[in-house]
Amino acid sequence: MTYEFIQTEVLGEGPLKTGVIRLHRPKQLNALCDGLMDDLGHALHAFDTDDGIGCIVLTGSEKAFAAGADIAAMVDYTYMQVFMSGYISRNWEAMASVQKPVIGAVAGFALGGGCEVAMMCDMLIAADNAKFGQPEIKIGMIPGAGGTQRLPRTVGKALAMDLALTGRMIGAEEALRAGLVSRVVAPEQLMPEALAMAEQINGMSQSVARLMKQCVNEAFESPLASGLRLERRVFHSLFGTHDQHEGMVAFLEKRKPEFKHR
Ligand code: DAK
Repeated sequence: MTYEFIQTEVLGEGPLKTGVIRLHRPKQLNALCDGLMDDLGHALHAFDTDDGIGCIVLTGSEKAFAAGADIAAMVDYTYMQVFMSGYISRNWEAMASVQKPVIGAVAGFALGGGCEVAMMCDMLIAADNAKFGQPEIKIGMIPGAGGTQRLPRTVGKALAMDLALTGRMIGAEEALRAGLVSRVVAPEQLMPEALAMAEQINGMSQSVARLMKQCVNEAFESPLASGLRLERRVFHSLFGTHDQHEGMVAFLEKRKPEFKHR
């Protein structure tokens, strides 16, 4: 499948591969137009439903992960046009429905909708030139895809307010300290690091990886008591699986487990 605004490839050494999606609208710094979001949604769904794929890596260029939603496309819309058409809502939901782990590999600008798409990934690795921000206030807007909600949940209220109200950007090291990204590497190490992380996860039980992702995401959705109940229920249920028994037996026999993802 070839796309207009993204590039995809399948990489990896093991039985399960990594699906790589690269945002590719270079002249506009990967500004997120409707067509790009359609392409992204399609590719995410294709990799998510492909049994040969373990993890998905989402990345951009060295200069920009994505500089935000396409301002040129939005400039002349009226309230009723965006409201009645559900403007760019439909194709922004795709990331949230992906069951497999999604690793965001961010270099350069991740601003506005670009920062929001990054925050929809399950974890982020940043190149040391990465810049994150929600600069919508500078163009008379607020974030439209979770910036006012995911950012404070991730970095806390003070920094989220600071970024959203001033529109300033933070670099990779500050993003690391704030908990927005989990690793910072040199730009040339960004994809090798993301692919190595994906490869490591691809070697695990994929059913457990999916359940793990659901449980961690539940921490952002529900009160502690119900999150703990879900975790306990999933923990108990895994004793009905092949991979739990195999994983524990392999540990005791000092060998590598052979997971069957069931
Ligand atoms: N949209 C359209 N074009 C953009 C763009 C954007 N967001 N960002 C950059 N470009 C274009 C520039 O216009 C320029 O085009 P030409 O002039 O060459 O034709 C080209 O990319 C290169 O940009 P610059 O010349 O500005 O490059 P610099 O290195 O000087 O500056 C920059 C890079 C990233 C600091 C700067 O381009 C910039 O400030 N860009 C805008 C950042 C921004 O404000 N982003 C937030 C946009 S609002 C929703 C979901 C999400 C959203 C809304 C609704 N729903 C689900 C309902 C999100 C909204 C937003 O993201």
